[in-house]
Order: sequence, then C-alpha cells, then structure tokens
Amino acid sequence: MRLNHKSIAIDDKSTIGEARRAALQVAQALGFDEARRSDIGIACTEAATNVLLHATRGELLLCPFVAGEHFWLDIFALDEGPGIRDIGRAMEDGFSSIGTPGQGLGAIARLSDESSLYSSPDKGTVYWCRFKSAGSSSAAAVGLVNVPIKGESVCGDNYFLKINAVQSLYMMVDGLGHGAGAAEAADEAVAVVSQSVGEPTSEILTRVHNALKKTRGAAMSVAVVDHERRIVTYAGVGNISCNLLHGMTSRSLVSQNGTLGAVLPRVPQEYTYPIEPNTILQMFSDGLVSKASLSGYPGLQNRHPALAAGILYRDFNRRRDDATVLVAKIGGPLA
Ligand SMILES: [Mn+2]
Repeated sequence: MRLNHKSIAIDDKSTIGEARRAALQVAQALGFDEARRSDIGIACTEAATNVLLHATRGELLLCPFVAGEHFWLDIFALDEGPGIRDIGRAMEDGFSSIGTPGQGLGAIARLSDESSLYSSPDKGTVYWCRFKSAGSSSAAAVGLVNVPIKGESVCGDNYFLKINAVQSLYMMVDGLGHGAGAAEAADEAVAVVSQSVGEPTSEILTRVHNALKKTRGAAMSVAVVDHERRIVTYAGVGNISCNLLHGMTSRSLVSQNGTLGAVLPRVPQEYTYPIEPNTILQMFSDGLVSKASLSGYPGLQNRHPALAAGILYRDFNRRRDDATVLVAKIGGPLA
C-alpha cells in the first residue's frame, strides 16, 4: 500500500479545517480507531492553530508510515516566523488558540505517543508529533518526509526501511522526473529492495537496475547498518545525497554516476564506513539543494531525528521537484 505524504499550506483559519479533514482521512486509511482519529484531529487543529498564532503562515505535513502490521502518522507544523519566545507557556494547557477549542501544544504532547519542538528566533518553529499503531513498541529513531512537487498527489520519490537490532537497511529512490511515471519506477525499486534484504548493497543495485529497465529509471541509494560491528555498507547510483554526521563532522557517502534501469556503472561499488556511537544518517533526494545541512541548528542533532527531517525539508527545499528526507540515529543502542 502506498500512502502519500501531504503538505497543506496554513495561512488562514479555513486552512485549519482543511488540514484536520486531510489528517482524519489519512488516519482512517492507516487503520486508526475512532478514538485515536479524534485525538489526531485535535492534534492537527492545535498544531495548525499554533502556526497562525506564532507565525501567521506556515505548512502542515501529514506523513504516514507503514511497516508490516505496524504504522504511524507523523504530523509536522513548520513555520518561518519569529520563533516561540516562551516555549514553557506555549506548552501550557489552555494557552493556544485564536478562539478555537484551544488546548495548546501541551494537549498534543499528552494525546500523541511522541512529540517535540525546535524553535529558533531567526528561522522559525518546527513542531512534530507521532501517533503509532496499537502495540507498536519500539521508538524508531527515524524521521521521514516524502512530499510530492506542488500539483501532484503522488510522489516520484520513495523509500524503504528495515530496522532491527542486528542490522538495519535504509533505502531512498528518486524516479526520473515526477508524477505517476516516476512513482512507478520508484515503487518497483522498493518492491525489489524489500525482497533483497540481506544481500550486498552492490547486488541490490544490480537487481533494481534489471527490474527498472521497463520503467523510465531512477536514482537510488541503499545503506546497511551493522549495529554490532558498527559499520555502514553503502551503494548508490545517481544523485540521492547521503551523509554520516557525528558531532561537528559530516562525511558524504560516495554514489556512482548512472541511472538505474538505463545506465549502470560497469562495476557497481559497495563502500564501507565505520560509525561512532550516536551517528546520524541523513539522506535526501534532489528536491533539496545539495548543500542542505544541519550545521546551523545548535543542539538539533541531539533531538529526535524527525525534527531534523522537518527542518531540512522546510529550509532547503528547492520546491521544483519531489522532496524526500530521511534522518536516522544509528550506531547507538536501539530503543
Ligand atoms: Mn528528483
């Protein structure tokens, strides 16, 4: 099942209702029960209201994720306003609204499974919350945003994650161009990768290349983290950016030139990188500018990686293409 992420511009009161209705639709498609959907509706209203209150305009993202029988819905409220001066006050119950039911960000924190906020006076505020399916135990330290270019409902980028205690796989793919044809190529790549977990990353590229010959082709990167040996093996073709961040250092992972489905490197290469505890894996498609970086955001690397994904999307989006960002904490003990 492909569940597309949605962006809703928040710029007046009527857009709050629009965002809430869209959130309820996604929540229903995911399979949340009625009580949970009601919580999600409240959270969405509050998050969007908060944007109007602090920044006059912004963007709400609805980002569903499904893995087997587990799923979650991430809601992001992004703005480029003056920042929230008194975060403590904003979190208080009763403080929020401009005449709406107004239960504040404190209410969202209580209703959702996880939530967090990053606000800076010069760059604005990102508020994030996650609603998880019943019984999903692990707090996956990953943030994902996968938003189609304006005017398309389907994203030509896609991703695949397989996270477990021994070995985790992170993959991102960008079908050439955008729209349905790009999505078809990206979805085919996801199908092949999901059947190839455990294979060498260079072999995965070759398999995807062969499967994509009937499509318009794609760029793709795949990184496999071995948590016990503390290494990442990586292979990529085309312009998905992939970096390992640790403290002040950032290391770019090497992708080869080519297009899967059309031009495969003569020898697909797999590279191995050591990782330190608390390393961050950052991947993004070329919907973002290639210099996208978390270096201008003090403390952000120590926060939930969803906040970083939301900020990279907000501040480095070229807005001329599908935009996909993945940020994951790796190299640390998994929650
Ligand atoms: Mn692209």
